[in-house]
Amino acid sequence: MTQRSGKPRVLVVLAHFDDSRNPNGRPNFIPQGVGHAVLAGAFDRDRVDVALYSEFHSGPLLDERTLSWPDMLVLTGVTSAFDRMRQLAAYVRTKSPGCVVVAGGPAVRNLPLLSAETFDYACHGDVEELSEIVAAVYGPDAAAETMEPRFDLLTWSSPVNYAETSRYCNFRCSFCALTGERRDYLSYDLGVVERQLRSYAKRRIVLFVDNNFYGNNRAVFMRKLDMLERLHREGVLPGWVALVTSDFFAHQGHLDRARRAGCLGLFCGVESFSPTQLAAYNKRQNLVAPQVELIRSCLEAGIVFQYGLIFDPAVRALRDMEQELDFVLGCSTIPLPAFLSLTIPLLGTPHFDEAVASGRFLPDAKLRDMDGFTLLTRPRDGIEAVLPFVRQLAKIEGRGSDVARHAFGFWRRYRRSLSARQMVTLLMNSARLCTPAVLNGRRTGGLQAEETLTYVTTTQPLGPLYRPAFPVADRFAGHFSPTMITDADGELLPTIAANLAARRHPPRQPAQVAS
Ligand code: B12
Ligand code: SF4
Repeated sequence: MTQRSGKPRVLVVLAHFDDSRNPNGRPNFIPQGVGHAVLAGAFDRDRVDVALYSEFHSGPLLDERTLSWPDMLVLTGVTSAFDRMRQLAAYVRTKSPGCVVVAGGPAVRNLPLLSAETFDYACHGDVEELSEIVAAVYGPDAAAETMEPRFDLLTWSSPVNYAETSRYCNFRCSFCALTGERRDYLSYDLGVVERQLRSYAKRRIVLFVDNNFYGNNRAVFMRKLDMLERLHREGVLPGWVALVTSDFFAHQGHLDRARRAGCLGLFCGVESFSPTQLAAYNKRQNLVAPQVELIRSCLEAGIVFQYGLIFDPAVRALRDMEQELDFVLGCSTIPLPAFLSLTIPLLGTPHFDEAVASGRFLPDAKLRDMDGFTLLTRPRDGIEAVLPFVRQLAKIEGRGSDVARHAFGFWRRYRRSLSARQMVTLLMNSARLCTPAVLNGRRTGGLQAEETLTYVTTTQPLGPLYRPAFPVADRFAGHFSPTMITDADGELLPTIAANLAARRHPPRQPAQVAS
């Protein structure tokens, strides 16, 4: 037992590096990550004091009092946040000696050896694995009998309620982190989902953060819609938004059924309008029907359609990518994308393996730069030529009149099928592409000279978080060095190769790190 007095104190942190080095977090961004709230459900409410912190929402956690507080630190975050998890581990071990550090998520799963060296418990399982650790560290009574998300502990109030009805995905797109993780799609028990939807203190629109809300079993999906329709009629569920895969749209009638069940919007991974590129991504589910038609039918059914586009300059010609952007800006049948990003060679994915095999990785590539905005691979048309396009993904420059023309055409076309609120949501998205600083906290100017972003991993500055905010013990100095993917020649580093090779057999026992 590591508690100092009274109840054990547990801090659950969603670790995050902002790609634009914005130090203030993005409180207005939707969706927020909810992993920390879900993990907090592992602890018994009466026997353990639990606090949550999201660096994505609130900015980097640097407050020394908060870092001195916990007996246990639990960390989650996307792949690029791994170094941030190491930094936070160094801070709490300095400020709260003896604090147990538990970490999980995609980076930990892909870097089992590095993670075992760094954290006391490096988790490769799902959130439920935390219950076993709680029981092992504090005894079985400290673990909750049933694990339910602790949204009540969020330090912020959200305009939407979050929920999940499934885990993972039945598709295997070449760039997706889930393909690298090779886990099976799993639907939750509908009774559990219903209980969660009824439990919210405030009736708000629910955002289902499932990777694939539709799933691989149509009968189960129809039962889910029945349940949502019932809750919608009862007034428990004012409306909902979910992430679906393109095969959802293949069935006539799904849109009307979803609308009746209270669906207000759907997000779908369009990724590209180029059939060749979709085939290269192994995203064949997007080839079953013309994508523009599918989007039109969704909007005409009164459901907002949102999507992202991803670009891979390593294999696509610059002209081709520019034409795709021109097409989207000129086509008022479809909304503008909710986000534009590079195709990331995320650790462990087929896309990563291809980049290694074809020697595409740039020299000195860093894990921290797997953020969708920094070039990690050699562009086919050369870095200098492609850079203006890459910068544009963060903020579309000089296309204000195209965006305004698009917005007007879109409004005219769909003003009868979409409500005023739905229309505003979509038009705000368009504005976000041009003015990200104002609308979602992305930092676009005013950086100090040393922090000027190059958008190329070899030269991209690490940013201020890689300098300890307060002195840490010498043995933790290494926690502030970046995790490198390639060497100065662009070759994969043996440490990364060894970690990826060890994924199937991660170290069984947690390494006990001296603190
Ligand atoms: C909200 C969200 C965001 C938020 C917050 C992300 C965050 N830090 O949580 C924001 C907007 C920041 C975001 C950004 C991006 N995201 Co995102 N996002 C999501 C989303 C919709 C929900 C995340 C969530 O809260 N899930 C619920 C929690 C409970 O599950 P989980 O985090 O998946 O964790 C599971 C396991 O990893 C494990 N686990 C995780 N942590 C821990 C800790 C412990 C101790 C244990 C035991 C287990 C454990 O348990 C869970 C399963 O039970 C997911 C899709 C999804 N449904 O997960 C995508 C997802 C995480 N995002 C993804 C992507 C690709 C991105 C972007 C790269 C997009 C882009 N191209 O720009 C950027 C990354 C930007 C950057 N700086 O790196 C990928 C994976 C990313 C990755 N591995 O790096 C996902 C899975 C979507 C997908 N299918 O492609 N995203
Ligand atoms: S459909 Fe989406 S979640 Fe599923 S593998 Fe493809 S990108 Fe990943």
